[in-house]
Amino acid sequence: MADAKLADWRALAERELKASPDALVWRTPEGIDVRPLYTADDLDGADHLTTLPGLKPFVRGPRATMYAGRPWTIRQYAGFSTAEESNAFYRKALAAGQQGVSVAFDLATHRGYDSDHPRAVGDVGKAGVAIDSVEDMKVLFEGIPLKDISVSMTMNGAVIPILACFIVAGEEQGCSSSELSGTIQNDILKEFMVRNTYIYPPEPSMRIVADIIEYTAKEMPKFNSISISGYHMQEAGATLVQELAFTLADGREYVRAALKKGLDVDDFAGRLSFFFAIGMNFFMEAAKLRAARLLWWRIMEEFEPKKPSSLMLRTHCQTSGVSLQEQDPYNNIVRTAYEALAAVLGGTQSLHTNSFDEAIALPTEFSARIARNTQLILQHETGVTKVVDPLAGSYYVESLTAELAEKAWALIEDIEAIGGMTKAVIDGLPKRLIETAATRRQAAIDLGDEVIVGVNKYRLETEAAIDALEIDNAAVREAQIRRLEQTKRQRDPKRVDAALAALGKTAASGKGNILQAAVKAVRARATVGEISDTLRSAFGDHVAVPEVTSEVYGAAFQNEPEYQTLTSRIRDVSMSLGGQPKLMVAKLGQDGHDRGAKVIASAFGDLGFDVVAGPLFQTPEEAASMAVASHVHVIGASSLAAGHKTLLPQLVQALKAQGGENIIVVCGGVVPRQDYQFLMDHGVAAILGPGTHILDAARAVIDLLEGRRRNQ
Ligand code: MLC
Ligand code: 5AD
Repeated sequence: MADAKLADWRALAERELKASPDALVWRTPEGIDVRPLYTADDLDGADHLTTLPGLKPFVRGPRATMYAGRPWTIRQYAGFSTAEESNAFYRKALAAGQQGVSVAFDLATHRGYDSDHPRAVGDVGKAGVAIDSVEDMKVLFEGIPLKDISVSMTMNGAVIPILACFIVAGEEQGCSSSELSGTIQNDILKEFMVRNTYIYPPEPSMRIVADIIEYTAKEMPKFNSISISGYHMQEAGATLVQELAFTLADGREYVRAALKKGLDVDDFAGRLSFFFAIGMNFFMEAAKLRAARLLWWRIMEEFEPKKPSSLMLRTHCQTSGVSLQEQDPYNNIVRTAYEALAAVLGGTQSLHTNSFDEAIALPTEFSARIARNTQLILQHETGVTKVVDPLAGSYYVESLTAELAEKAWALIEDIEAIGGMTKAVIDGLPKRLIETAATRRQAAIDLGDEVIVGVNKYRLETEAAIDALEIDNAAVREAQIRRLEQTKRQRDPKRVDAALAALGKTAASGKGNILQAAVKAVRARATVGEISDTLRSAFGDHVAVPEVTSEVYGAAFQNEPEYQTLTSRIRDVSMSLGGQPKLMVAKLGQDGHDRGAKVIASAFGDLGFDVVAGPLFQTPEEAASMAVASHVHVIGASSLAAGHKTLLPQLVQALKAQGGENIIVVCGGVVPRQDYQFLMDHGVAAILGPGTHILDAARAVIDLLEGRRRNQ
């Protein structure tokens, strides 16, 4: 663009604004300065512009015809309660237009516990379906022909027994391993960073990943061995640059682990797949997928594969859970639709659209239908499938694609300098960066710099209640235990013991393939818990030490009068208590969603609380004894996996039993309003649901502390 013309535009813009157009620059959390105008000049750095879809470097899509040839797969993630109930849900969804299955397991299964394990009491069947053995897995897929329907399983911790159960369930349905199609998540590195359903330490966990890649490369040519996931990073608060960089760096690490097993890169690279979140920054999300394909091609070129498919990034996307709100929840339908469109314009291969009741509970049949129809309408009514990569050539989107790629590449190089992602994860750098970004974002929302309609602006006076799915956890657990006992009664114990012993030997010796040994154990009816325990004996448990960031929230708020009033109230409370008010942030049961807990710990620390960050996965008794021993005044339990009605009353009881009855219990997270009274009746002093401003939460806690002082 001629400079003279641009100068004309600037002059005109300045007249319109009565200020410099530079004032309109929007600095995104990625540190990208988005300007109000993009022109052909902004395409200078983008050397991918003349490339075509299906061809290197795949910016414009992994297939030549993309959705014009075949639309993306509508693959809704679901699972709850028992295998029977989830099976019925899948069958109905498939009949109503869903195209692939995606299994959500409960958190007990994720962490390798059978439903009868004492640590699993609050979580069985709650956030997903409970699977204890191949008998459950067979029920899960009854009437769903595994020869024809591709199945994604989101499993990372207990990935060995679950994939083995799937393989054996297929066999017993008459579908050989070579005919099974689908994807196993099998992405452990991001679990250590954000999702937290790990079991073993990083190094043996990496061996498990490599063994699965090896086994599937040999036995399951139609199966994607891994779904390298950035989704959970964005959910935990990562910027899009962090999401891109850490995900691709994880991918590179998995390729190296597989090569170390002696595999040829072309034997497995074509079956590596990816998974990204799609949040509300519409154009940047579409650009992110284009940049991801570009960077993956660049990374894979280094390994010199011969097949083009080894260079190609194929991905699933899910709309963002964290962008959805409890307040005015029908707004979430609109948010999800925009996010879905961004995923599609970015060229995703498969998509999950969230349900509008996300911030309240698992989807009901109604909310799941709307979510599925959001995609069906895109595919059938809007015409978006007719043209490949329709955003190509947009000055803005192309420039964003190049800038995201450049910024992510720099971060990928930083990870390389540390020695790759396994080392970076052990060192904790990515986790720290993500947690800092999460706290910064929360501060931006609480300050109102980032607007969320119906939450920090245009909030309704009164909210109408909506139906929420409720699962009778005790009944599910009983049903699971019955089938578990029956399976154990009917099997040959000698055969089980021998298979588990062989599995243990394979794990401990470092020789042979762990999945292959586990398939034999599953055929003998060894359970998910037994197989996980056998591997636990060989590998040990991973125990994370919680770290809390500081001075991010406080720095953003320090000049706000409201913040200053609170800090001075906390100083007064400290005087009367004879020391800072002490808060323990607790995570109970197998729920590892800790973004909220971390942000609270960080912000309350800045406000002047003495914060004890409880470790993940505590039983209520363990949390109570830690609270009593640490002399805390308040426990803030964060519950995002629906275990609150079981675990919170148990916590209150345990505190009483251990002499901690004066400790105030408050609860935050995903708690449906219809459960508030139940929790209050069971000794919870306050419930701080989704969308609560952190300063309001702090005020509520201080009120409670002052009230308690007055009453004593
Ligand atoms: C596609 N195909 C075409 C085509 N487009 N053929 C001709 N012309 C075209 N235009 C072919 C493909 O090559 C492929 O065949 C087949 O059609 C299917 O297409 P696909 O693109 O491979 O789609 P799909 O099978 O759906 O696989 C998508 C995927 C996969 C590669 C991304 O990994 C996947 O399904 N992932 C889903 C992961 C998931 O659901 N995760 C949920 C996480 S929830 P062929 O023969 O080449 O295979 C979560 C939340 C939590 O994690 O935390 O709990
Ligand atoms: N069923 C349906 N969706 C689920 N999600 C998580 N568990 C389930 C389930 N059992 C979705 C939510 C969540 C994201 C990680 O996946 O949208 O935010």
